[in-house]
Amino acid sequence: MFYNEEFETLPREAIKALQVKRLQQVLQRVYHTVGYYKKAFDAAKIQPDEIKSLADLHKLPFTTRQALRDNYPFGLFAVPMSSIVRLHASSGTSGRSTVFGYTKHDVETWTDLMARCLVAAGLTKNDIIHNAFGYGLFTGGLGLHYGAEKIGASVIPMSGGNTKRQIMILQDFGPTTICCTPSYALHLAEQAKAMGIDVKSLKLRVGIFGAEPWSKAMSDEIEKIYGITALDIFGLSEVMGPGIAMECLEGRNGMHIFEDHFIVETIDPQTGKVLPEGSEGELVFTTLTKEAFPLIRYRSGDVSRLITEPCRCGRSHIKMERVLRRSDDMLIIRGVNVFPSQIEAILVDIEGLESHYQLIVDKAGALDSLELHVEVSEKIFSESGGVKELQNIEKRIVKDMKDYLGISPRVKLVEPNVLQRSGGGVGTKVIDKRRI
Ligand code: DLL
Repeated sequence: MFYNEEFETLPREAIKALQVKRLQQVLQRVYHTVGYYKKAFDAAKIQPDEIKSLADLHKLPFTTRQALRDNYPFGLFAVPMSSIVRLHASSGTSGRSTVFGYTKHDVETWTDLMARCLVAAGLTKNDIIHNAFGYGLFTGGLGLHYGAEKIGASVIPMSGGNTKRQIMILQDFGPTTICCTPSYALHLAEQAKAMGIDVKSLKLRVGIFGAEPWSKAMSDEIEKIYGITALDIFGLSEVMGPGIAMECLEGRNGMHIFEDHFIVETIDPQTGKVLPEGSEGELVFTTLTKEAFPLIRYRSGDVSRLITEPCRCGRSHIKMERVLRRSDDMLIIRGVNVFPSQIEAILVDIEGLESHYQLIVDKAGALDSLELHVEVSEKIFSESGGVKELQNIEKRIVKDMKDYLGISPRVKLVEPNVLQRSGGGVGTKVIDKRRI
């Protein structure tokens, strides 16, 4: 089943021709409307009209998270604010978020791509979709929601949290589909079991899971526990949100990247060199149709591999394997993207702390758990009244982490020089014990 058969099954040559045409248009547009791109292209001594084929793409400079940060909040927008109808945001690398804007047309494009994803999962207007992706600045909730309405399905805008209520609604409303992070799906099943409910007895047929890394083994486990088909959906807010790539029901090996809207390249994260299709490397995306926030050669930080073999579903678009790992130090904790530098930015502002900390990420049941060990200054430890002071610092860290990052760690304050320092690299600051 297709949502837009013509574009989803375009012959490869036609896709490439369309990509070149759209690429040339978007390059002209960003060069003339976004100061950052004009500067970046001029510095690289490349002009938009010199890009004549896809093979020329590598001549253009990469866009990185740093560029997003330097142009915070709206500096990379290619349209005036009066044309923006929606803003989303996700965490940046330091204290500030990264902001994404959408024109009316962008929302329509995104909605169409999400509709493609849902149809690729075998859904129709007869389905009831329980959408437990978070609604709000995060793109998951609204992205899925618009796509679900577009295909005429009935959508339950559940959002995250309220697990017991979710279970009640899953029982009473009888949704055929669930959308959420894979770890939340396992958590829901655990909680349901504790309430004496077997999730196999629900009407669910399909699950659409993403927003965090998960393995084939985890997918098999979800399928077994729920008795459903578990499909992978990929996206990042910078490039659009969910709906950049989707696993189809027929193929079951990787996610189709919608190449009429995005060009994907694989690069060596160390050298930036473009790798042959099929090599493992960092995915780099160029948006072809976005109006408000076009991105040229955006380094996603996600390491995967492209699959070029034709898919039995009939879609001609290239596929990506499951995300294997990150090429940077970004962590995804309960679906929230977190950089160690953001934690540092919070700790630096709190008096009485040393700059050394250790973050221990683990699983508590199906969900991620987080422990933060921070060294406190000698003075606070030795002062009278220090205990009260320590309690205040602990409370402040917990509050600031919740307020700024949306995560709640257990905090342990330790004496100076207790935490391991070997080389001071990030590896010693973050211990990720999760096995996915
Ligand atoms: O997570 C968008 C999304 C929402 C995707 C709902 C799928 C479903 P961000 O918050 O910007 O956007 O986080 C993007 O999450 O760079 C990946 O590292 C990771 N990620 C997203 N989907 C997957 C997936 C949304 N299917 C970052 N598998 C990306 C593994 C994923 N990692």
